[in-house]
Amino acid sequence: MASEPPVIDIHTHIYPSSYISLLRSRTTVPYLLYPFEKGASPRLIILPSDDDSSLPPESRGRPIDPSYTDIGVKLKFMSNHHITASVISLANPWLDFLSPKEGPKWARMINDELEFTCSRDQGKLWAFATLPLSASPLDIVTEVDRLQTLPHIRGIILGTTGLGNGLDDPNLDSIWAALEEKQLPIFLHPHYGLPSSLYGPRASEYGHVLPLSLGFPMETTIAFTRMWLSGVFDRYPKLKLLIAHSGGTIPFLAGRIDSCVKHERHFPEHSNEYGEKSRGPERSLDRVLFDNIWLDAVVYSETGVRAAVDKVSYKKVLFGTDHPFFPPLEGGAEKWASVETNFDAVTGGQDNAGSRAILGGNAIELLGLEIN
Ligand code: 5CU
Repeated sequence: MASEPPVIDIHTHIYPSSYISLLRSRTTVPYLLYPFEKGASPRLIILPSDDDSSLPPESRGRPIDPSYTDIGVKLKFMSNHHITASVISLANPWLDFLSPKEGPKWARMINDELEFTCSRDQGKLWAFATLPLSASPLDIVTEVDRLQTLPHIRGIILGTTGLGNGLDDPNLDSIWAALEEKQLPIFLHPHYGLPSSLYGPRASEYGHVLPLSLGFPMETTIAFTRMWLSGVFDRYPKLKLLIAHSGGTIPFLAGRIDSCVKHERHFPEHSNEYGEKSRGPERSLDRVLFDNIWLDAVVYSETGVRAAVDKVSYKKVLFGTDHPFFPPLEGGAEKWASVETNFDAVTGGQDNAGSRAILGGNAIELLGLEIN
């Protein structure tokens, strides 16, 4: 019997034990809240909207159970969903909130823990490392260099705020240069969403729906667009950027972004790579999407996967689950509807070759995974 093609999950998070001890020691966001009720799970308070003291503790944030922290639970989840290998990453908000002095120490500890975890399940687990973004660029580059000694680390996860001023900050240049030189893919992931005033006074009635479904994708779209507009991909043309949630809204809005640039007098006219008159960055948005951008397939619809494929090609879209987020609300179900929706969105809208590539082949190629 022919063996099943590999399924690789590149969007799957964990809070390693070192990070949990850090959250436990804190009382401001991000932190763990312990409700008074006996036996109740601690609550994970990571989004600014989670810290609403007008709500009772058991309604704030979300309950955190072993699926967030225990690699054994993730391995069981993988087996239930026929996932061959996973590329795990620290979940948000990473180390963004630490002092410049504390960041490097925690980054080393967490990256070492990720490496150790992956090394115990050879061929099944790989990881995106985390960077101490509150530290100096020199300290950050030092950690990027050190990652070469951790064989299961195949890229880094990055939030949208960079050193505090966003991803168009020129102070990030030495970090882009180091990541480009090492050919370490960057997994760009949102956390901060949009200003909560946009969600209105009734936002808490809707739980996490507005920040997660709309805030996250817009945050990602803006972060990438700022990188492109500021010429990051002109200066670092070999940078590899894997963008979460199928690029937020990038596939849908790319035409509008491009058209706004072409009609913006602020940008001087120049000849682009095709010898045509253009404005804005040297390398066009389409060229950057085609050369530098990979998108995950965590978009929960065939339409979304097709848009991603249309913009970056089927060879650069990668399956993910977002585990442990979006579990079934009734405990105990072995199969998660969120995962099956993403799986069906790939297989339902792509031919056989496209599905195989998206489900596993593209991750193996981009991240150089050696699968058992
Ligand atoms: O949708 C997601 O990716 C997430 C995530 O990563 N973290 C989170 O807090 N909620 C949803």
